[in-house]
Amino acid sequence: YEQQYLDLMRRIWSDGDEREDRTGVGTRSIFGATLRFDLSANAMPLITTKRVYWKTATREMLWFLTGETNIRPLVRQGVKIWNEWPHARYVKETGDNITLDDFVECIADDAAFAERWGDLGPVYGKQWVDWPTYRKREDGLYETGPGINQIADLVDSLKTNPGSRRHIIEGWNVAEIDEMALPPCHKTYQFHVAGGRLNCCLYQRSCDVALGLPFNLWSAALLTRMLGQQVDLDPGELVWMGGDAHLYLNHNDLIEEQLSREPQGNPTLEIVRRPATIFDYRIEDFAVHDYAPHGPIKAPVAV
Ligand code: THF
Repeated sequence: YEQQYLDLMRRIWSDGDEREDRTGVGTRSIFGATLRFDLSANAMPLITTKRVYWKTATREMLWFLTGETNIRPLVRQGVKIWNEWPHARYVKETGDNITLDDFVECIADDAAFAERWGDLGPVYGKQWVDWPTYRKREDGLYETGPGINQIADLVDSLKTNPGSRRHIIEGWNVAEIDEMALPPCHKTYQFHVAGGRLNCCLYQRSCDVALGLPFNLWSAALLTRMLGQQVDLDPGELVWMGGDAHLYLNHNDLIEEQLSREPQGNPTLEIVRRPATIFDYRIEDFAVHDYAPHGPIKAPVAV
């Protein structure tokens, strides 16, 4: 299964269109790509040609499900993957040239500082469990309504109407894109029930194939497994579709090294407990077996 990932990487590196991107780092990019992974027998699309920190990705998923958009809870668990964006905003808006490490320490130690500077705006968590609504009043003005919990509604629709073609989680709230630190990359998840199995299709508009995609694949499969457990469906297939799939030019060393390695083993995920609802999972509930990856490969994230 992992060959698909490596093939995508190889294809982008050799055929991708080289261009300047939003971050100024430069990428090679192709448009439109599909990967498919069989999740049956608890198999996971966990990349083995470098070590992937699946617990970090899992903590991020659990954080999304709380509806939280402030990085503080992540920081306090040692998860660093969202730190660059609030730091960049802080430096830009205050002119204070504090280092990333010092900034993160302030977020961890000072609740008021975190409140002011740690928020990413209405990103994934907010849209997933509290998508804002509004309605028009008699006088023509609009008032806000109760938020929509897409995740709770999805669990409900999987249970009560499995054959539905509307099992969707959407992150792309057009009206709020401007307020987000970063518009959602993994923007749409659709689920599908067939033969007692739960399938997932993730559409990702923009994909950092070297750093982000191993996380995104793990997370989509994880969410599928959690949902499947909640609604008594076995894991089916994960279909990943990418729009702009790119490699950053400064990931050159990572790419060369990773493409020289052979995949090893077939990791699986065991969920050791059955939590009462989709919102009650904890990091201790997840155990990965048969994961003996090659060593980690460090690379900078483009902000
Ligand atoms: N922006 C860019 N340029 N790339 C991304 O992958 C990305 N994301 C999220 C939002 N914007 C993005 C953030 N997710 C890492 C992993 C995921 C991220 C951001 C960074 C990362 O640095 N991973 C390293 C270290 C992991 C660790 O320290 O725990 C790795 O080696 O995997 C993709 O959705």
